[in-house]
Amino acid sequence: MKIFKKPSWQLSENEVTPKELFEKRRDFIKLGAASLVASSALTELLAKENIPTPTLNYIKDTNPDNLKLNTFEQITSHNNFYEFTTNQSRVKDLAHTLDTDNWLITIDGEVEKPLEIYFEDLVKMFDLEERIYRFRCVEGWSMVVPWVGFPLKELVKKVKPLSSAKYVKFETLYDPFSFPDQKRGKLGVIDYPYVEGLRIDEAMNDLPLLAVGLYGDSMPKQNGAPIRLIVPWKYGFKSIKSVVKVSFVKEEPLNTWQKENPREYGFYANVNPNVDHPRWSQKRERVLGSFLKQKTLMYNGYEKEVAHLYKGMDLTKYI
Ligand SMILES: Nc1nc2c(c(=O)[nH]1)N[C@H]1C(S)=C(S)[C@@H](COP(=O)(O)O)O[C@H]1N2
Ligand SMILES: [Mo]
Repeated sequence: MKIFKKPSWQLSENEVTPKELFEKRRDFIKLGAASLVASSALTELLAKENIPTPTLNYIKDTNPDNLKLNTFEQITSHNNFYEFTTNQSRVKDLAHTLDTDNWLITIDGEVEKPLEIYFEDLVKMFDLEERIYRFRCVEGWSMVVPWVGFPLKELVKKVKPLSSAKYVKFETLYDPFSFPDQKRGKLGVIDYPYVEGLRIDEAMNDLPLLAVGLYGDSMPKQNGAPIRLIVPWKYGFKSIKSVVKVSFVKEEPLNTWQKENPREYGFYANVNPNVDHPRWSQKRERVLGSFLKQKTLMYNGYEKEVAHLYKGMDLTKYI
């Protein structure tokens, strides 16, 4: 049996976290040709860890709050995507049926410049940036994700909303060939298409992102390929996946979870540890991969950026 000593850069899988690998890989890319040999070995290691090769061009987030990223594996293997299944660990195994070819996005309603455009062409209109955000599901789990996308407000500006546009409504693809639960028709778990909405001033805030990827690569299907909304100060269900339609409307849209269960869910869904869900406390959350729970932050830690939007509103009423 041949025994050889490992070179120092060749750490074993359990000696290094996926985030460290990700950063190491960046360093290798920066080093360039001189590190080709080492880098191919690292690529192999990355493949084993299922970490994607970064393919998107984007401005990096400096991560000023030093948020600890969840791993690619965690982010892509625990998903809520009812169009496939309510089983959170099974979504990743079913998501391959989502057909993202020729993805057409319609932007209409109360705007000067409505738009019907393929996903590829829409993305070319914007500079991509990374946004490392906390993400808090209403069910009490959370994660930190390095999304890549463009600010929703940049899209809003492009289509020039009329003064009559008070809300923005989003819709997920309706395609029973892509989504098994839509194929079940009336027996599906919820009514489709999935719908979400924001007030126009919420949509114009700096934080909401139209995300087209994560960890530097295009959006995994289970996370809402090819393009999804991310609203980091609201419960996860506002962050609608696989968006095909954005409509500027006069009235508050009836979002999916309010429609399904108005006693438990409203339009706003702002993360708020002081207002319990009718069936459980919202004071704490479990970060994917950790054993202990941590405190949930007001507006999920984005109070400084968004609290002004809700001044004077009774937060126990506008849930
Ligand atoms: N179309 C659609 N969008 C959706 C959902 C869904 O079932 N269908 N689930 C929501 C919920 S409840 C959460 S917590 C997040 C989960 O996103 P993730 O799977 O990327 O973690 O997606 C949201 N967007
Ligand atoms: Mo959720």
